[in-house]
Amino acid sequence: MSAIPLAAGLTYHPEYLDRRAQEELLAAIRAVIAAAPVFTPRMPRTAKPFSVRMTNCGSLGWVSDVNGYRYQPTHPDTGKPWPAMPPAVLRAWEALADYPHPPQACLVNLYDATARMGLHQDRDEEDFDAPVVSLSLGATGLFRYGGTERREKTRSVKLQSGDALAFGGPSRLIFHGVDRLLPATSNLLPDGERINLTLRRVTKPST
Ligand code: MD3
Ligand code: FE
Repeated sequence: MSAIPLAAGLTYHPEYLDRRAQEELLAAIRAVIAAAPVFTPRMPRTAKPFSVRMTNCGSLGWVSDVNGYRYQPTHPDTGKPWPAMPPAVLRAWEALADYPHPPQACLVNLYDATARMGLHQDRDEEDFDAPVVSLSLGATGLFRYGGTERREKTRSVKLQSGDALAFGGPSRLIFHGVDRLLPATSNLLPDGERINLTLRRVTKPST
């Protein structure tokens, strides 16, 4: 398994999951969705809906509504605790994070063929020492990343089904987003859809 450094603290793992491992992970995510239905997050203040739908597993989940972005222990619609992180998700963290504490949040992003995610930083966590690990399933996503200031130049990488990325150290606060999906790039999911998982620490470890 080759690991390609793209920037300081940013490592790309193409084909990290083979087809069988992608199918296993997808089955686990389908079970997460059965317990924690996907919801449509909304922008703070404006309440404009995201084009990406979401759910979570783990002890904390990321949500966004008119009141703001935050992590919370329960689903915004059902009020139930998020389902546990599946073993296949925990294994990816152990292999890729190089961090001595388990992940607390796994955000599941669901893209339909027209969904996108604008350039942003992930800074709703207390712990920026821990990396963020991303796993992609389904259609290829055109992922864009830059530097820690919005004005810095950006590069793109095509994230294919089974690819993983780890963002740590100097790359933990870079701007990033998904410009679009590439049609007819995977038969793992129906209708040209894509699923991205992001695994995160939220709170600072107590020890
Ligand atoms: C760089 N998701 O959920 S994954 C997000 O494909 C998010 O769904 C995108 O950005 C997606 O916040 C991109 C790659 C990624 C995830 C988290 C990061 C890159 C990151 C955190 C810090 C820096
Ligand atoms: Fe992000």
